Amino acid sequence: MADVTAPRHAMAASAIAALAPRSDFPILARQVNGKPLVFLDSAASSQKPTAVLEAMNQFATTSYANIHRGAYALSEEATRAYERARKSVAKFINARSAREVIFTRNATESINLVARTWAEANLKPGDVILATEMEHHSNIVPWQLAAARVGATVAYVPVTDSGELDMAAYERLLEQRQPRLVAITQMSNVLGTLPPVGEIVAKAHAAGALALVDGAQSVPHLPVDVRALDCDFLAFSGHKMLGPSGIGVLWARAEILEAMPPFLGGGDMIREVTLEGSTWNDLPWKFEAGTPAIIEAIGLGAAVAYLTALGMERVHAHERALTAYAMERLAAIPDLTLYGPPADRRGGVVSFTLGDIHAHDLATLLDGEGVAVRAGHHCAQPLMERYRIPATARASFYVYTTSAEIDALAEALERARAVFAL
Ligand code: C6P
Repeated sequence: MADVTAPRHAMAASAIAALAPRSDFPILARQVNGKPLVFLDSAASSQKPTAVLEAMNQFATTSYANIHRGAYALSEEATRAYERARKSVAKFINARSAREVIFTRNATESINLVARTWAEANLKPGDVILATEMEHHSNIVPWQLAAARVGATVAYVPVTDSGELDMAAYERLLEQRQPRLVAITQMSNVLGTLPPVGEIVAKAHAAGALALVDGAQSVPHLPVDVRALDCDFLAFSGHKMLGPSGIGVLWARAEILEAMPPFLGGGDMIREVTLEGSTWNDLPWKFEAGTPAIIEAIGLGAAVAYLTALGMERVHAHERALTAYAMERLAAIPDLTLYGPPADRRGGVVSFTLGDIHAHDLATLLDGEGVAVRAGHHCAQPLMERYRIPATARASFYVYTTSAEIDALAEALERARAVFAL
């Protein structure tokens, strides 16, 4: 087991230290199975710094009340804090206005919101939604459901053997199928691929389609600017970006949101209700029915402040260095197969298989050494099918990851080879 505070491998001569102070993440100091925790599963859900936990605790301890309802000081204070968090998120993604930021439960709910409202109101039988083979199920299944409801179809841009989007095929599909919507991830959660989303959006628009970007893996790790991207919808989750679970974001252009019917009905999303019918609240509240995740929104606001202080360019550069190191280190292990593009064209996830060891067995063995990686199909079964593999193991990195942790992974994998007699 590697000492995660000191590099032990020759290739880590210039060790990569954590970008954020590891002491901000007390959980990283714990032991698992009697070994120091090496947490390499941030793509599934990140750890949270004390600044986020304390912001939530402080708010709950001193300022909590339901929002938008009470004409008393505490409720007004809570409302201001909640709306401040929305403004922070809007600034973080360079939205024109906080009116364009809808709080949801997670990226999955954000995409479903678009599929239930925009898609059902705008698509007709025979229309096409274009996704890709590298999408997470959250950016496939809502479209399949919407397509079934309106009589549309879902087509998919293929992925190349090296794990990149086949851009020639994309252009052909745009021309031949004339999709109404292009739904694309900004970063594959399995391959780490960073498709050229700006170009994809521009081509979608030129072909008359709207573009939805799944930012679940990109917003936590790269600078994302919705105006520069020029997309129409962006979905992401708080829990992958140092914030709590239970809060996510749908950003969309105000004029599109204005024209969309509401998603869920209930309190707060209405202007007036009579027994005959109802009218809708202004943006963004039209899409936020019922009491929202108030404390979690405060946590997301604190997470955004923490990431902003670190600087998203630096976050990306840190993960790029770790990914290059991890790919070099893992490629040197006999019988190990890496999936996806080279390190300079991907974000901080590395998927691999080791000989014929099933990924779940491998992850269990690594867990015995304190190393937490995800194993399985990563909610991307069509991608597994594309590469004809049942599953991969996946290591993913974040602001607190060090190269010594990657050494710990590599050393544990070497021991796994011996255990499985490879
Ligand atoms: N991927 C992973 O381990 P939710 O669950 O709604 O917060 O995020 C869904 C989602 C959507 N798109 C992409 C690209 C994703 O990676 C995810 C979540 C996790 O890869 C959990 S399956």
